[in-house]
Amino acid sequence: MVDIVLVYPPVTLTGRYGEVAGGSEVPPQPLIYLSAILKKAGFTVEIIDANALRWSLEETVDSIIARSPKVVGITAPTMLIATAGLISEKVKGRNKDILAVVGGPHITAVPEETMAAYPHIDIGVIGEGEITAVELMKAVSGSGKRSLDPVDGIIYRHNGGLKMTRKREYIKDLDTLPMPDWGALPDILSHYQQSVARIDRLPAMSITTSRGCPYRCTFCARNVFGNTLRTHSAGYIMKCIKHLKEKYKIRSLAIEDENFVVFKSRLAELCRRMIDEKLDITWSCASSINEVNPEMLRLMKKAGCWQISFGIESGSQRILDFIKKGTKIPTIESALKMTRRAGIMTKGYFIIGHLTETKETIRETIDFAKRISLDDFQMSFMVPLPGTEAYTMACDYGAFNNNWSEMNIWTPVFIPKGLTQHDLESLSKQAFREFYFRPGPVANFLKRASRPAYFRKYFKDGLKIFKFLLKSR
Ligand code: B12
Repeated sequence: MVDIVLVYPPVTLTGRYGEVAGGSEVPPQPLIYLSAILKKAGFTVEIIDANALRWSLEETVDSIIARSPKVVGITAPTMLIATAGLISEKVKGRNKDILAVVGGPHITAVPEETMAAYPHIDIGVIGEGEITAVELMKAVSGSGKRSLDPVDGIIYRHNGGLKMTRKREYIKDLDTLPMPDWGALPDILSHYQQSVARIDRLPAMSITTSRGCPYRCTFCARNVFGNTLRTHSAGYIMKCIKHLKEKYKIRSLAIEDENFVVFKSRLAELCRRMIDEKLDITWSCASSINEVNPEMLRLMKKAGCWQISFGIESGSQRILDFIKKGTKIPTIESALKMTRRAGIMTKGYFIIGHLTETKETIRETIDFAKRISLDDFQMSFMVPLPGTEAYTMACDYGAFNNNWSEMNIWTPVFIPKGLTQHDLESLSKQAFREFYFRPGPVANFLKRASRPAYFRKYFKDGLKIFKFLLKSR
């Protein structure tokens, strides 16, 4: 019997990554943070990462019931909210005393709609969840039911209706959070090896080091952390990396922050400490185009940075302005050039099917992606996610299939006026082909794949991408 079981729902790889799924898993960041703080507060916690364990829904529910927890806590982005609702239903069908709690970006964006759509979810956690989870467990544990009203940041069922408590304040100093509980996950080295597109050396691991982003792109669902910027200190991050190095012998890191480079002073300090302490870890991160400069890039390279991913989104200035990307085409070109000049590889994330997108702007985007200094390319479909500006505007700009379960960025749920689903699917595949079937990207791939230790993984993941590109549709 444990107090709370934290669950990452089962999801197929194609459900998550579409046909280019390279078979990679990332430790569920929310659950390892929650597990750490709940254990520190004295609760017994177990994590079931049904995705990494490749469990079915039935196996997941059986495993929850076997632990007969007080609470089952499920994390869900929009594409998995239906599965979270189903898990709640099946668990409560077998033991009605278990409280079903759901948290994450989806219920944070649309709490009332979600509680209405999934009647077996008892409590929704809105926004940042660590403090809320501890207060909630205290309120529902022990003898005698205590009111949930004092627990900020939740929505719960009350007298046949719904009650929302006060907004949960953000944690001011992230270093007050105990180190994420990687130890609560299934064997890290066998369940969480990332795709070759994201790591440089094996074994590898993912971490997040900050919360919030200053930008206001209209398609971005930043409902949980918003535009409030907070970071772990360089000291806290070094402690985490050393722990991962010692315990799991990791040699490469994928830093998953939305915008790692925006926190300049912390980044500089972290890089210097990595260099001075000869950490010998290579790492990749993501940045906004406007945030890089030659001096910082040189320091990042020296500290082990091998790749920076940029949210470029489109090659059309009109589209960039429409989605409030806050950057200019020439700035993109120079940021990528300076990144490469520093010896760091560049990856560009593009979106096809923006509101007001046309065949001409898609062509502009493909030509732009081939013209700029890019080593790696990813293009996904525009998904008007709940809680975004795009979600409220989508129906005025095209056909919007507002099906939450299909919102996995690999399915065109939104078709701009003047385009068809076939246009989007065939042009996105053409974009991948035109980008990758060139000497540069092919040489890049072969160079990285030629390292004996990684050949098998490159071959396996590469083959999958190659087949996807060759298939006509
Ligand atoms: C890192 C990251 C990833 C990583 C790892 C995700 C992971 N599971 O750990 C990878 C690359 C795998 C990934 C994949 C995808 N991602 Co992503 N990802 C992010 C990113 C940049 C940071 C998320 C993060 O780790 N934050 C740190 C943790 C601690 O915060 P958290 O997850 O929000 O959890 C906190 C609260 O939400 C809450 N909470 C969350 N779950 C629970 C559960 C309980 C019981 C409780 C009490 C509380 C609680 O408490 C936590 C601690 O405060 C966010 C951007 C953002 N602004 O959040 C996008 C984001 C979450 N991703 C998004 C999407 C769409 C996806 C994909 C679906 C894309 C796709 N391929 O189709 C996939 C699959 C989704 C998935 N989660 O598996 C969207 C989700 C929007 C939505 N409404 O669904 C976001 C918000 C990006 C965006 N700006 O639009 N992602």
